[in-house]
Amino acid sequence: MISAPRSALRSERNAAWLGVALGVAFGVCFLTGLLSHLIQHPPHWFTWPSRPAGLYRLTQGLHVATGIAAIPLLAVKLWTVYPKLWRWPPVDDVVHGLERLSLVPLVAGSVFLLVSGTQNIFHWYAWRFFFPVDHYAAAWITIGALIIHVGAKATQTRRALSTAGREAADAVAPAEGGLSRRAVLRLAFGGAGLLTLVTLGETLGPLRRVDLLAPRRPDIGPQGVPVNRTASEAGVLAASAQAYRLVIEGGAEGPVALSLDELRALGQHEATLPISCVDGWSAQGAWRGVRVRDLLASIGRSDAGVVVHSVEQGGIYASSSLSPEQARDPDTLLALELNGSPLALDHGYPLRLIGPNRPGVQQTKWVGKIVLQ
Ligand code: HEM
Ligand SMILES: Nc1nc2c(c(=O)[nH]1)N[C@H]1C(S)=C(S)[C@@H](COP(=O)(O)O)O[C@H]1N2
Ligand SMILES: [Mo]
Repeated sequence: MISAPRSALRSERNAAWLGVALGVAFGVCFLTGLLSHLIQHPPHWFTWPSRPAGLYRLTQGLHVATGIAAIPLLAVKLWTVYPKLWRWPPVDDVVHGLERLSLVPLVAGSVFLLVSGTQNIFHWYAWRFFFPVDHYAAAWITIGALIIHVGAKATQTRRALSTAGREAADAVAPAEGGLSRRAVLRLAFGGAGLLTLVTLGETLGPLRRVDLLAPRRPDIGPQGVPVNRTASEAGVLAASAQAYRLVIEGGAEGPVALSLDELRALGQHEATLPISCVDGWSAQGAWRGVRVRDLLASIGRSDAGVVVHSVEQGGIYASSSLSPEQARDPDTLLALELNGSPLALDHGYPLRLIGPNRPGVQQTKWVGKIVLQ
């Protein structure tokens, strides 16, 4: 069925272009989100390498940036196609009915993903659900519905994007004094570009001065690095440097407790590494401390994996794991210093984990114990 050309504002060709852009954006979000999930909850067949050092920074930065750019695209797309919701008769046949039914999870899921994702990066937990679990479930539902939708609209999209489709679309004159079809499209893509410009600076250094809407600026915070959760938010009190001990369990000769001076005596190494938060911001720091591999070698367990425990009690940040490969990376450190001075309490004083290519949640602060596997 060839439908009559619609109004210039609600053009089929615009719907097609916006659909293609949203398909790409949601595809990128799905793959990068899935990767982030695998890194944080690795099944037995999955290991995440410690190199390249900035890969997670790139994939998660892309996830959040693409998701934000999708907001105006989805808004204009829904506005463009919404009169079609009221078509009569509502369905032509059973297959068409099922395809229309799949619009419910598609629209609801898309809106939920963009809204919940945006709320999460602003730490605005307005609803009583655990964000990653519901965002993850919604991603599968939405992508499933999206695949059905793309399949159902493939022919129509191809036609609308062809030369003949462009000629048909341009034959529809805009209402007098109204926006043209191209102006609507420019508004959608211009909005996406503008939103990207004023948020991408949270991870892309050169844009930091125009980082007007993102929750973090990568150069603002103690020691020039932002803080995700402060010590007081985590319920952690300042440790006394004299009394502090790092407990190491799982060594051949039973548990060991090392003072800060004993840790320093193992040799200090400096590495320039980013904190790459799952929220999409990232910030580079010059970290100085003990190589985890030197610590392992000192107790004869060079081949071990490690679980790093914070003194923080409970919650999702209390511990993180290093595979043997990650633990052996020469830049995986238990850091004592950041940018030339001892760690600020909010950055994990007196000792924190920092390693290449790790999600921020796994850069455990206020480390009190490590357990060798
Ligand atoms: C404005 C848009 C979006 C923002 C700001 C956003 C933000 C986020 C954030 C911050 C996380 C990390 C959660 C965590 O580990 O704590 C995440 C995870 C994820 N996102 Fe999004 N997201 C958006 C849109 C989307 C879309 C459109 C999809 C899929 C089509 C998607 C799929 C996923 C998946 C699969 C995960 C992994 C969840 C897990 O670790 O269990 N996101 N997202
Ligand atoms: N113990 C503990 N470690 C933690 C956190 C925390 O809340 N508690 N936050 C994590 C998160 S989500 C990030 S992004 C980084 C941020 O480190 P920063 O606050 O020093 O920038 O620390 C990680 N390590
Ligand atoms: Mo984070």
